[in-house]
Amino acid sequence: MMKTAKHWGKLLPMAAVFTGLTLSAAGSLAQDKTDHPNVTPGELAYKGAPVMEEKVKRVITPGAPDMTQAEFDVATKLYFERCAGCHGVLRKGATGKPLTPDITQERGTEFLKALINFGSPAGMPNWGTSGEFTDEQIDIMARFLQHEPPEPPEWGMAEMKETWKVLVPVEDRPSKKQHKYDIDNIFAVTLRDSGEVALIDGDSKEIINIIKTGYAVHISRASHSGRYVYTIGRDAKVDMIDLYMNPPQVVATIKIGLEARSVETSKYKGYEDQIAIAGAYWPPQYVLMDGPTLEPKKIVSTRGMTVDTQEYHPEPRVAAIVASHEHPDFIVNVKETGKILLVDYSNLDALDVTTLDAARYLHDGGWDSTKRYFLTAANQSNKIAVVDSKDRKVVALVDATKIPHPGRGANIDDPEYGPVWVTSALGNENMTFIGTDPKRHKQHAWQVVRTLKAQGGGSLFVKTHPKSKNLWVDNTLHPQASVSQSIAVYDVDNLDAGYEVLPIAEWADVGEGPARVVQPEYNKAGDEVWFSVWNGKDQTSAIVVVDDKTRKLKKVIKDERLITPTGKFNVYNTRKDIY
Ligand code: DHE
Repeated sequence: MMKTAKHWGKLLPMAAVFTGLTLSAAGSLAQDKTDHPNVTPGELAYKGAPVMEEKVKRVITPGAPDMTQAEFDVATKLYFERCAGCHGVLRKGATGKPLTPDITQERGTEFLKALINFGSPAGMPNWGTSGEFTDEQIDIMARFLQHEPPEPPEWGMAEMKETWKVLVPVEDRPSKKQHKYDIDNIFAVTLRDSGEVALIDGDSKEIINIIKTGYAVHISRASHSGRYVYTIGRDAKVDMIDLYMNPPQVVATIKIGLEARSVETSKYKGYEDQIAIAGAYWPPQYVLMDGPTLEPKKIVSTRGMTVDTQEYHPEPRVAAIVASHEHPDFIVNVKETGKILLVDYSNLDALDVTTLDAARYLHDGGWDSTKRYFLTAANQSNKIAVVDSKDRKVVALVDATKIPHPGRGANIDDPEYGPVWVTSALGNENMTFIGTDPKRHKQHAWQVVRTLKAQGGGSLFVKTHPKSKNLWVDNTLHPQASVSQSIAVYDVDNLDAGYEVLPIAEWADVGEGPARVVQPEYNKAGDEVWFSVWNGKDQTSAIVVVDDKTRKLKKVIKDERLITPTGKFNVYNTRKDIY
């Protein structure tokens, strides 16, 4: 029998590994390559890459072709940059096919080289013919894939404690706010490629300050009181910002893994601001923390069996997390197993986790208008799972069309069908309307009551506000610039009339670059909508504020510090779950 050698590979510096994900890359892909049959360049960039900055474990596998350490390092880096977003870090398969050595060795080097070079109609990009990978890189990758996947390290309590810092102890924090700003109308804006968050005053549109955070913060969530904003970086760093301080600043920080996307805080009566949770992509786990200090209390792995085939999955990533208003529960989406966890945080020493069967691959979602039902996309199953947070069960799995992607979704009062929740889609132009009122509109509850056509596919987010009659939908990843740079808006009272298109990027006048328009977000009063005009790192980006009533431009916020703005989170709407 051949010997299996294991040792640690080289450190993979974050900046180097991350290049595949930048918008300028997505922008240039959009310009250069339109020949891939099933995946738009925007979508491809969106799949992203892990930002592993730690050592990976190299395994030389019997039966696999030889590789030097240098080749192995190159391949590991390329794999994390370009492949892991679809195939998974451990190559067990997610939206892409599994690539474990039992499969890849059977296919052999020449087959794999051809696949990487030309791609496949099933969605595998043509990395070679598109000019993305050189012949040498393709050869290295084809050999690399026949070895066991190198495994990034685990991240347990010791590692968390080592990175946990309380920068301002609770007793040294102010007891009331120290500045003139209305905390509830502050926007936490992700500055994706600079590893920062901008706090912008919604009233004056002035940048209050820019805060160093984890890398490429994915979302910000306000605590129940609104005093704290929690951010989560792709590098799994949680930063907790105290909005009472002048200027607001980070008071506690912790790294909960190597890769993450979600963070949330307790909202149930009696537990307000007390417990925080963050979910990781790697290692596949979530951690419950003390709300005011981020002290890690309990780490729970999500490894386990998949909902459908009931096979073991070693890498089920934690996607969206929301805090229940009905029970002391966090609702946790586990992507690859397709299961939704109700994590009861009332007793951390005897943690009670209820596991609900949904569908693969769970991603994002949001509340219906009553905040009883959580609707969430299982995006490769093309379904919306509906969780009744009060009775703690799944009440429906609603069929949607290709790759529903709601963000948190949008709640409107449909003139014909009553309260509905709306999602747009990545994979086609459909806006799907689902009835959400089982009491007064029973016949429509959890049914698709209406499907409208948006400008096209590549949509990421929809948004409205209870005080508004507008329903906004972006097309951030659409390959056509005129679509990705504009926004469509429907009149809720006259949905059949179609949409109006507003040229948001043109209004921003940012000069050259992809200038993709992303994520509508309302202000506290619900009379303004904010859009990010997301350009490359070295290009000008902006935030465009539109008057909701007139749909006219109100303000362009441009500042050289606003580098790659993406998500924007208004404190009031985020803490109250208004959308
Ligand atoms: Fe997101 C939400 C994961 C790419 C901007 N994104 C989410 C959530 C998850 C997720 C799990 C829900 C968090 C929650 O509610 O707790 N996003 C992922 C990915 O895995 C993916 C596809 C690839 C990656 O490597 O990250 C990805 N996301 C992107 C982007 O490229 C976007 C457009 C720009 C960026 O900043 O990275 C992006 N994601 C967002 C935003 C939200 C989000 C703005 C929150 C929307 C909201 O209104 O709630």
